[in-house]
Amino acid sequence: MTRSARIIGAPTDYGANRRGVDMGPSAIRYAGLAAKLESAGVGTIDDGDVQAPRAEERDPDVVQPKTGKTKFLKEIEDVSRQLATRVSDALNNGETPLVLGGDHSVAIGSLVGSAADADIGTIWFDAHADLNTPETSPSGNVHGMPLAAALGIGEFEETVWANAPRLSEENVVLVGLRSVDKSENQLLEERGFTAYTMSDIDKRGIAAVTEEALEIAHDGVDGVHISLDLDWLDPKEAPGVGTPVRGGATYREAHAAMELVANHDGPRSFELVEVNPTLDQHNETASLATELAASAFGKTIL
Ligand code: HAR
Ligand code: MN
Ligand code: MN
Ligand code: MN
Repeated sequence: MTRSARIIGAPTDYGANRRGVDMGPSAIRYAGLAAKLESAGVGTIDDGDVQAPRAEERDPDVVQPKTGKTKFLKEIEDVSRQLATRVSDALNNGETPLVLGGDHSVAIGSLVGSAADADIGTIWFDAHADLNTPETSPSGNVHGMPLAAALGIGEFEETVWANAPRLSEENVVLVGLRSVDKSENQLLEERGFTAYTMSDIDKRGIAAVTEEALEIAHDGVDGVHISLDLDWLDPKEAPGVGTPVRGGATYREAHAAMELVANHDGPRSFELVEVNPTLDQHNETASLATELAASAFGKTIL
């Protein structure tokens, strides 16, 4: 049976300091996402974008009891609910949701939707761990919190809309870490996640690390959500991101990882986040994002 991708845009920058990631969905579509998937034998349906009012029209500092420093939490809740519904509808239709961010806070909606009717794991390809909570966040930016939110860590335990009911931490694998806050590091040590740093990739190679990550994420679950933060890649390959960190994955490593994802059942759901066209050069980061999606959905050369 041929795979069908449902493209869902989430044009938000509520979760990030730097304006511009809200243009990610347009830039990724313009870079030829649908055509690249079609040429890889993947059917596409474009579901348009969820509704996300411009940040300027909103008050970022809504103070909510117990939520500490958290910007635009109400807006992020609204987007997450819309996105979760679209993602689970696509799955119920037999399609693979392909979410276009937007900042990484959109992953809350993707994970909640993907875990609505199934046990899932996730692989988080990212320079960052995204495990902050409102209490521990140094910035108040929710794009540094989506994994903690979906797992119901800290104050997120009571945040019903953010909890992905059937995502267990034993099936959460982070790949490519190189910028981790102290409190996140503590969680990584205490909890059941598996984390691979860039240094693990240096030592063991991308194929061994990704294969192990896939085994762990898939163990005992129905499918795996792949979250691809473009800042996982080295800024030389992917300059159009808001929080670049040197020493990331190369072009070839990223493709190799996505090809292994395709070969291991493919993604249950997939997302491309943190593309910032205002910081990009000739849309190359968006273009790279489309190529990586095609690889993850099974594109082969021969
Ligand atoms: N850990 C920092 C924070 O919480 C930085 C998060 C950086 N952003 C991302 N996430 N792009 O992957 O603010
Ligand atoms: Mn991230
Ligand atoms: Mn990141
Ligand atoms: Mn397996």
